[in-house]
Amino acid sequence: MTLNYQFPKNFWWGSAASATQTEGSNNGVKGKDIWDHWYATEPNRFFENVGPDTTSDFYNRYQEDIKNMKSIGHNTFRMSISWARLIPGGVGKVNDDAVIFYNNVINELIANDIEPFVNLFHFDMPLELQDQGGWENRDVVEAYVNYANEAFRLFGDRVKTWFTFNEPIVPVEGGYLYDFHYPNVVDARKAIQVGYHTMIAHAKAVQAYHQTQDGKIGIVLNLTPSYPRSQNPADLKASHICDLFFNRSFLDPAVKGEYPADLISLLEEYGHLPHTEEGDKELLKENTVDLLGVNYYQPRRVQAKAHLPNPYGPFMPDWFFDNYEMPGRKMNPYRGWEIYEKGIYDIMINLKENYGNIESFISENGMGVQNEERFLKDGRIEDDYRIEFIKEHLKWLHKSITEGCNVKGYHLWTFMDNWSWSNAYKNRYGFFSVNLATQERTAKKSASWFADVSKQNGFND
Ligand code: BGP
Repeated sequence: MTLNYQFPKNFWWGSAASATQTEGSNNGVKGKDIWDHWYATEPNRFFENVGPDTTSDFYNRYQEDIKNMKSIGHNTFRMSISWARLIPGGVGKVNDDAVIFYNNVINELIANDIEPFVNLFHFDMPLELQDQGGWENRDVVEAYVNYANEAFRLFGDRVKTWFTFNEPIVPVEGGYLYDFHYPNVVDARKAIQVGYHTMIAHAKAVQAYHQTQDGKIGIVLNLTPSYPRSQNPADLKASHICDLFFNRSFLDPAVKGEYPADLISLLEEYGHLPHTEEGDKELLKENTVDLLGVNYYQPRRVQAKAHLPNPYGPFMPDWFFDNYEMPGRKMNPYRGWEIYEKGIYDIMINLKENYGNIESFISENGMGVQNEERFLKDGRIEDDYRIEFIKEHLKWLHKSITEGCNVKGYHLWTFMDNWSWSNAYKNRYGFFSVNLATQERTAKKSASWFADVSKQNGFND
């Protein structure tokens, strides 16, 4: 029997999570990272004052969680390694306790026929390195490459799919432009340098991996297609610049090995090119990714600025465009983000047409819901809205595959409700809900729906 939406053989069905959001910072031996520090110094910046020490306790309950993953048909799962756990302080001796923990998790996944995808950096800079300037400081690049090499050496015999960074633009936006991550700096010059050093670190890790290992290595980018308000030249230009800053500043160097010429000339025009070193260009060019993870939540809608650019105030990407609230756009009423399912198709077509049809997969997509307990019925969360959300996105993903896009899988954000940076437990995304008092996990309705989809490798509609 063929289904209406039948996915290719060996399609990756799974979900993603990160170390800081699930392990529990007080569990086991772990150095401090910026989240521990920020929470200790400014707890009121976190939703309901809840910090990274209150998590779903994956550190102690990974066996049960992996069993649950298997029960809903996962064949792949993306986790991250905490740098500050593997190498407390960021440089120096590897922590044996962490090696045991990550070995156990990786082995448990494999024993359950779930292929581990491992990401190295998910917003969690070790505090000692942030104190030395974090990604502002080029020396941190070497520390990161050392960490990456240790991870490859320790786990590379079993882990064959690696990622260098998750959403590298987020620490740039949050930490250096819009004040929603530590170190809460607002300075575009520093932001650009931080983004640049991140990509140098990325390329060096790719290089090191290819020199020593035999699997694949990529990067996970949050791509937010930029749609202009109208086809008039000013709106088109605004949308193009927004795309340069928020998508192509990472996508182009990662996949094509070079920054877009338009971005370079714009930064040059405004005197904001980053400091570079000899050999950087070649490094980027020679070390492009094997595959790309795409996180897609929402699009950007953009219009021209009334006065362009604003000559007062310091340089910011926002000089060049305004956000546009398109009338009638579909919204997630429980989180506040726009839902535009076709965006997933537009991203994949763009990768096919302009990025050599690079192997890719949806590494995060999901629907955050506030106060999700309101949908509790007979002990289970009836999240039909999430089923609808996933299904509509999968339809567009399927269409892109039928048109030749090189898409290998779909991962939901996230496996079970988890702590999320300064939003803490505000928005719930999981297939499983978690009672934080008892740590009891309960499958939501979407979990059983997804189990059917992954077991049949598709669905009817
Ligand atoms: C992505 C991150 C995840 C997660 C998710 C949901 O950008 O990669 O780590 O945080 O967003 O975010 P939120 O809880 O803020 O809705």
